[in-house]
Amino acid sequence: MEVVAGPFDVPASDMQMDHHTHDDEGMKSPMIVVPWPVVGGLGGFRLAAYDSEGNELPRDLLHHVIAVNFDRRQLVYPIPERLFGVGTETPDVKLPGFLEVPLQEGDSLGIYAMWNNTTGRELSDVYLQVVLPYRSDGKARQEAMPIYMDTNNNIGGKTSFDLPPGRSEESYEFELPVGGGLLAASGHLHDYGVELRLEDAETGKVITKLEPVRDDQGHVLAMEQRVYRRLFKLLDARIRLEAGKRYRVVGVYDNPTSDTIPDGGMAHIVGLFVPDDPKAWPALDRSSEAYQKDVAALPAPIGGSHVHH
Ligand SMILES: [Cu+2]
Repeated sequence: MEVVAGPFDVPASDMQMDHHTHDDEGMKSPMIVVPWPVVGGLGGFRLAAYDSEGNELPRDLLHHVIAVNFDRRQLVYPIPERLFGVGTETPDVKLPGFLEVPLQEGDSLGIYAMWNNTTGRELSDVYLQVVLPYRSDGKARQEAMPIYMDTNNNIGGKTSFDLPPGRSEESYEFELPVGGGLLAASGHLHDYGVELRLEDAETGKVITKLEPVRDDQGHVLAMEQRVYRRLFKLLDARIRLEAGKRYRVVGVYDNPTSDTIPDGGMAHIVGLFVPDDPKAWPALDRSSEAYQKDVAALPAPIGGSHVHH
């Protein structure tokens, strides 16, 4: 499936976007709402921005592109799934052929971009292209769901936090309602990010750790991506996560300046999770306060009325 949306006028960002808070409304596109058009799961995603002549614009114009699945709950939080959330540091993703993210025909997806226009002038007539490959051959595949684990997930509010000078940590503890295996993980950190960790909250044991690629000033250029592979099916290297056990997600920063950077940090791990029992996946409660708050904070939808309020 390909979604092309636009034209959008994209104002110049102020040059302090390093310290963005992700909730500057002027920098967000509206939410493009589309029903999943096929019988078959999702096989990855590819993103690009173009000008009105069809010339591709620099990828870093897209600070974030988020796809919300209004028809499945997140595993950790009682709010709609983020099918993917792609930052400048995230490359396009093509899942291996044996894997898919299951979607049902008609599932309501909402896609929006947050811009980061560092050209110093407003760009007009910008088009956003989102390509979502799907599995249409009817073959049985391993089904994996996105999992999102944030150190500061204020539902409906900002997930950024202040960075004091020196080394600091932000963390959050949670339990999963369904056990399963973590197949792959990556994440998101801002500049001066040092690492992301997933820990057993009872023992403090580090389950997995992800490090950013940084330049010598501490700017985050990319995040490590880990795939916990099966080796010739002899070794199942997936990370087991148990239902009802306490886990902790930790983001570590080292701010080299002598000042606190307001809203300078964000830290979350995203991954692909294979539930032991997909039927036990918790249902989305659209009447819950968390759901209402989350949906109310999303950009206004265009292109349809498939968002369930
Ligand atoms: Cu961020």
